[in-house]
Amino acid sequence: MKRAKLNNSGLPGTAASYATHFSAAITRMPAHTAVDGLRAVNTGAVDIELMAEQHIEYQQALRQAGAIVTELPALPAYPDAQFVEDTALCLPNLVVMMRPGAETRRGEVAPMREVLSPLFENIADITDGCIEAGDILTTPFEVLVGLSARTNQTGADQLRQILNGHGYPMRILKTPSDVLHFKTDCSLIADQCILSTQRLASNGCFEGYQTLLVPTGEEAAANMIRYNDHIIMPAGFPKTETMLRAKGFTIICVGNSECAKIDGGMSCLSLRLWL
Ligand code: CIR
Repeated sequence: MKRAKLNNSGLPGTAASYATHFSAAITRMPAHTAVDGLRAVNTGAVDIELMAEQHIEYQQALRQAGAIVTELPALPAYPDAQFVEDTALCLPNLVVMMRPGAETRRGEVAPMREVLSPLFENIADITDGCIEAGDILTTPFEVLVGLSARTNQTGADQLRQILNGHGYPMRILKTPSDVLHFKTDCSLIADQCILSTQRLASNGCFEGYQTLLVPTGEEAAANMIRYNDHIIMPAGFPKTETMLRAKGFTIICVGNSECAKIDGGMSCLSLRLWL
């Protein structure tokens, strides 16, 4: 597998790196127990049928963007298991299995390890502290990790040791308080361009990148995914959508009302890979 080409921007119309371009994706069917998924605030009952429909819409968006999608079966013992992103950090030649800070989610890692280990030459495990990959933003230049209620210094330090051993630089930052994951508030939308909330970007952590701010009132749109030449974003954020379209991005909107009730967004719902 090739490392990123560091000298292109990945803006619309240009070639881009491994941080924005993929060939495959892994998703997991939501279980009926997803109604009991972890949430910071109760914003209403989850409609499980609608969630399943939105999940299919999400997979279609990935396919439209060029992904070969592997759908794993639901894991009813783990209500949050559809948020596969949190279980593993996938890089071109390396996968690192996470150790979720949420104890109810730790059991999601072993089944995902079984799926990923045949696909990667190198597999490593976080064994100390905790870290969830929702707190990890990979850019072509570095891996950014936001400490949060789910990711601590010990877990981040172990990840840094693993990544540095494979030639990936890593920087430790802070997830804003009251925000679940670092990537709840930001997304890499082109190789040198990060979409972010004001509250996250204001600490200067994205210096050196072009930063686009999510319009006020649409902070929940900050979590989206760039997949090849498309951006997959949650439906219902017209100002953000208009801003990105005006910059030349090709957008696919996906309904996310049900996952949002249990604090899940676009990135959490897939692992994106190069196979
Ligand atoms: C949780 O609290 O762990 C889930 N209900 C939501 C996880 C969302 N994952 C993510 O932002 N990467």
